[in-house]
Amino acid sequence: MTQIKLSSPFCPTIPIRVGIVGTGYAASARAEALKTDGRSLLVSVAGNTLKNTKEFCQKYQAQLSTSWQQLVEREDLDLVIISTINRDHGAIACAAIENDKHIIVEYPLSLDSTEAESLISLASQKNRLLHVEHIELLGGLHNAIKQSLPAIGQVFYARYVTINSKQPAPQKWTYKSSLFGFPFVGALSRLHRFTELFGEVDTVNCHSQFWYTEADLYKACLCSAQLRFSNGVMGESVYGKGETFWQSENIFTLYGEAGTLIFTPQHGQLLQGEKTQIIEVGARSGLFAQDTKMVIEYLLERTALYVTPEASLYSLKVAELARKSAQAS
Ligand code: NAP
Ligand code: BLA
Repeated sequence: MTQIKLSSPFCPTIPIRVGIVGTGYAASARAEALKTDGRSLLVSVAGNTLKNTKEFCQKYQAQLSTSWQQLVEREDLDLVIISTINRDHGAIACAAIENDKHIIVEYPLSLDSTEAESLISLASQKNRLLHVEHIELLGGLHNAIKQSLPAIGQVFYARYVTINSKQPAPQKWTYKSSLFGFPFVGALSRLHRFTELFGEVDTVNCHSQFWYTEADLYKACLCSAQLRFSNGVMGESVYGKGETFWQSENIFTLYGEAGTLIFTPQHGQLLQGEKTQIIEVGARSGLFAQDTKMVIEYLLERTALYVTPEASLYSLKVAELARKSAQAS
């Protein structure tokens, strides 16, 4: 493909040349999005197992990089998308920025908030984009909650429960503490939804339980965190997954002085006295495509993004406090 020179020093050529680290669900959604947008070109991919990486490269006509270290050093890339296991996000992000790449990283930016903070400074020093994806903010549930919130007046209590029953539990990275991180860190969107809605957190309490089958591999986990926000709201988040659960649950309930909102991924209800009003909830698909498009437009035209790395870092700090609280109890 021929490259067109642009006047922008931030991203000087079009199409934007992209490398992806990872070959799973998120990486595939990214590759699909890049393929359908003429302003971007997937050049190279680094994966984990050779078989999956070869298949991925063949499917998307990308060059195989034998490691993420090799990928980030390539001179023919403008943007690196980090869509692999959480443990490696920080190290890959650091190496990519050091090599003058813009980056998209799937949440969490790092398993360690101190490292996350220094990556944000590094990107700013280097004048590179560091975008931490938070697709939950683009989804139907979050947007329906935001739109309906004024209807219930002063919110005083919000509870979000996601329990994912898995029979049997998969023996994959999402059930390994060293690769996924503490559950509220790996599944950062749960707490990020709260900090996006209610702002600053004053106190965090958390309990957790893991059903280990071997060192570093569990068949189920359960975490429950209570948050007190500076604006007075009490928040509670419950995250569970695996074999010890016999039913899945996904419910976000918000209690306000003028009404209650109850959301499932399918629809919401506004309860006020005798009245119940049904609220539509939009799709949970197409979000990686939307995120990718917004980044392409940001790089080319500096249009606004929907989330800042600082906001992601803040929720990461809250998740870390949850981990410390759980470990102390
Ligand atoms: P996935 O489908 O399980 O893919 C995981 C990727 O990591 C694969 O390329 C896999 O390669 C590789 N991998 C697995 N074990 C590894 C190991 N021990 N060392 C190095 N690489 C390993 O996961 P995913 O859902 O795409 O998630 C990727 C990232 O996106 C995560 O950070 C996740 O938090 C984030 N995210 C995902 C979603 C979503 O909807 N899925 C939403 C928001 C954020 P092999 O298959 O070759 O082992
Ligand atoms: C989040 N989904 C995630 C994450 C992982 C998965 C690892 C990040 C960690 C977390 O927040 O829990 C993995 N999700 C899966 C897998 C399936 C799944 C393996 O649904 C198997 C079906 N993600 C998908 C699919 C959709 C999806 C098919 O893989 C929906 C069409 C959406 N996953 C989705 C969204 C999030 C997410 C929107 C953000 C979390 C949130 O909404 O809070």
